[in-house]
Amino acid sequence: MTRATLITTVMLSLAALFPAPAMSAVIMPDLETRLSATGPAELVPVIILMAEGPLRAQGETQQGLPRRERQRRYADAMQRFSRRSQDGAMTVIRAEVAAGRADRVRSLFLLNAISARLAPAAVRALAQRTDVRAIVLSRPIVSNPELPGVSNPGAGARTPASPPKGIAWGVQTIGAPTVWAGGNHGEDIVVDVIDTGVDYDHTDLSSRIWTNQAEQGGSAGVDDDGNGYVDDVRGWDFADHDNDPMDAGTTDAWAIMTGATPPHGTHVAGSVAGTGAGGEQVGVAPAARIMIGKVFPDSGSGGTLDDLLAAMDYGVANGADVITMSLGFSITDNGDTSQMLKGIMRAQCDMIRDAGVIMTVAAGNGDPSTGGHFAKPFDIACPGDVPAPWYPGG
Ligand SMILES: [Ca+2]
Ligand SMILES: [Ca+2]
Ligand SMILES: [Ca+2]
Repeated sequence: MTRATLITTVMLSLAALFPAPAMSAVIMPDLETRLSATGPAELVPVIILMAEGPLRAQGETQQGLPRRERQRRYADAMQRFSRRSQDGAMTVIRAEVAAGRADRVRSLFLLNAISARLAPAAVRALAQRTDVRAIVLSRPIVSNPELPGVSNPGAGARTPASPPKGIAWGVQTIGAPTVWAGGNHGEDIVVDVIDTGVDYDHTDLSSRIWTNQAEQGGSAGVDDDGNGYVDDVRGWDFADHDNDPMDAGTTDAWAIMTGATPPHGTHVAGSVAGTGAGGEQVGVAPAARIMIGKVFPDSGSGGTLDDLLAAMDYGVANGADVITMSLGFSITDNGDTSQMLKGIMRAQCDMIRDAGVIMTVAAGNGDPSTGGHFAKPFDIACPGDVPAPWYPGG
C-alpha cells in the first residue's frame, strides 16, 4: 500500500469558526486597531490563515500502524500540504522580507497558517489575496495563566485558594505510585514541555533531557535533520530565536541563591520527569524524557501566540508523545477576536489529537487578585478549554 493511498485526506471546514473568504481576506478588528496606530516602517506580529483550511488525515485509515509511525506520516502529510497551499503567499512574503517590510516568517503547518512580522502595507497587500482567509494579530500568552483580565460577572463567587502542596502531593493524588508499581515510569516516552525553557543542567533533570540524535551527532551550523531548525539538540527557543532553550530564570543569581523563585519551565519539567537525584522531588514519570519548547523570552516579559503554535508544531513533527503547557490566555480579554482565537486553538488542538499526541494544558490557576478561584469553567484559560477539559476532583 502506498503512502498516498494510506493517508486519505479530507478538508476540515472551519467555516463555522473563521469568516468565509470573499474576494479578499479579512483583517480582524484587533489587527485593524493595531495597524491604525502603527507607523509604515513598524513590523506587527500576525498570523495569516490560508483560505484552504487545515488538512485533516483520517486516523481510521491508518489503523494497524504503530502510533509513532502514524504520527510521523501525519506530520509529513500536513507539511507537504501546507507547503503547496502556502507557496504563492510565501513568494509574496519573501519579497516583502527583501523589501524590509517583513521578517520572522514561519509556516505553521498544522493550522495551514503563516506567522510573520509585517509592515502595515504588507498586511494590506496580503489581504488582497484570495488564497488568504484572514489575518489576525498575534497576541501575548502568559505562563501559569491566572486570568487577571477576567471580569465576566458570570464568573460568580470565588472559593478560597488552598495552601501550596508541592509536587509530591500532586504525584500521589493522581495515583502515579500505583502506575509505577506496574513497572511503568514513563520509559521511552518523550514529553514536550512548552514553557519558559528548562534548566537542562539541573541535577534532577540532566539525565532526562530528550536529544535530537541527528543534530547531536551532526555538524554545527547545519540543519542536519532538515526540520527547519539548525542545531536543535534539545528542542528550540521559539521566543528568542536560537537553539539554546535554557530556562533564563536560572541565570538570575538571586533566584539561584534563595531558591525562592524557581524558574517556571524547570519547575514544570521537574513535575513531569524529575528523577529526585537532588534528594527532594520526584516527578510523575521519572523515566520519561523532556523535549524543550521555549516560548517565553529571556527578558521575562512577552510570549506570543505565533511562537506557541510553532512550538506545538515542532513537538508533533519531532516525535513528542505528549505536549504539556502550563500557560494560556483569557479569550474574554480579546473582544471581537475572542472566538477567533479560541477557534484557532481548538483547530490546533484537534490536529494534535488526530496526530495521536496527548495534550495537557493548565487549568484552574485561579484569580490572583483574591488568591481564590473563579467558579468553573471561568478559571480555565485558553487553550485549557479546548477541547472540554477533564477537571480533577469533579
Ligand atoms: Ca534541525
Ligand atoms: Ca547541526
Ligand atoms: Ca535561548
